[in-house]
Amino acid sequence: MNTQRPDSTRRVGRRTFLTQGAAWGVVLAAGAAADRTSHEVSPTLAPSDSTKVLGRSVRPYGSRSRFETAARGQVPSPTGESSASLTPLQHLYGIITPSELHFERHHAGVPEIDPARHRLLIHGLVRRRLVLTLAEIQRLPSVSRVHMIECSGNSSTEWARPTMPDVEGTHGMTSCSEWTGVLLATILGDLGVERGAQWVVAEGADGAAMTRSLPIEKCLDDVILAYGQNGEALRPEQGYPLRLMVPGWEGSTHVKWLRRLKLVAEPYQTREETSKYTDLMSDGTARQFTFVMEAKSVITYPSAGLRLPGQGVYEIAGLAWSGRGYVRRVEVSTDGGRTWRDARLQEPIHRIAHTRFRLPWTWDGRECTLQSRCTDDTGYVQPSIADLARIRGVHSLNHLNAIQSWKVTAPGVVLNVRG
Ligand SMILES: Nc1nc2c(c(=O)[nH]1)N[C@H]1C(S)=C(S)[C@@H](COP(=O)(O)O)O[C@H]1N2
Ligand SMILES: [Mo]
Repeated sequence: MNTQRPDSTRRVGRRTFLTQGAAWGVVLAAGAAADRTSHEVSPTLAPSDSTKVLGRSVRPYGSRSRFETAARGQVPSPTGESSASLTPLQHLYGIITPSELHFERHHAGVPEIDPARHRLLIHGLVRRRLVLTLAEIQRLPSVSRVHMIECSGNSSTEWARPTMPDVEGTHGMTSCSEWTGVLLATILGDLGVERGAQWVVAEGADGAAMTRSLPIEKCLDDVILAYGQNGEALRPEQGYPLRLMVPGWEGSTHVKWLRRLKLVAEPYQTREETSKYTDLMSDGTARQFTFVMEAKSVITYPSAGLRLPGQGVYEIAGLAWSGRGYVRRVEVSTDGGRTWRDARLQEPIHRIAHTRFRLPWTWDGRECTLQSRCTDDTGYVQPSIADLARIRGVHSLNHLNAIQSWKVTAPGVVLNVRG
């Protein structure tokens, strides 16, 4: 066990190593981790002895084992066209979200776009307007970077009271991929940005023609015109053949199926930046252009909806991220916030990306409340829901980044509770 999981024993003394080794041995003997797996398939589907049967041959495009059934949860919607689905964070390992399980948010469904006919128009306050084909974009110097995307509506059901039965429901609108594409700065630098160009209006080629205005400074910094996701072309759901990746900013700014960028003097005040994606405060005013997704974390195991098979040793694991930079620290409490311990962060830690944290834990079988708290490299500490609500009220909908509490009950059932 220890040799398979070097990261859980690294940098600890020999004594701790031996103690932990012995403790984990109990888990192995009991075979008690069965509850974590996502499948319930009859063993009769597979040969009882795989060494006695010739295995199947190669296939040109892979797929997962038929015993694996983790799937995106659907968010109920009155019209199928304005739809969303959730990443099942409770079933994922590491930091990369498989492309098949990346959460989705579409305002007018997933359009089908022929990459050979797709064009990107860049115009407005630039010295030279430009129409680019995908092939032309792919000839330019490129970058590959690991970044998360979080919808600003992630956790929005949890403002007034805990509602969702699992972590997919409370936090499933965040996903993390390796994105490949061209820095927008590379293209804009070449075209020549005219004085007075303060904003860039980005427009998608879907039925919603989703449109957002972005400050020029961000576009000249780290925004990527992405055509690759986890080593292959973007998935249609993620904006094939071209999307904006706007590191750390709310999901709605990452315009998918991107067809137009216009450099302008003022933001366009589109529907998505006036009626939608604003934050209603308790005095009745609304905050606008709240782009950054602040530091946030959540324990994915154990989390609500799962059941611990009995007292003993477990590894608490979860994800942390910050739209402002690197995750520096994640603390875990197993006593409802009275005491905190530092979790181990999985390396390498990427900027503006899911960061996996882990902490060994012995459950004594009694009721307790688990929480995680993230600090980013600006020094910002993830707030409690009470502290957040004091400033924001509880009618904001968007941008809830508070500490999540999971209650482990004596029978081992885990519940979504208020800490
Ligand atoms: N063209 C277009 N871009 C879009 C959207 C859309 O409906 N149309 N949805 C936005 C929203 S609200 C979010 S949260 C992200 C979701 O990206 P994903 O579906 O790849 O997870 O895409 C954004 N980009
Ligand atoms: Mo979103």
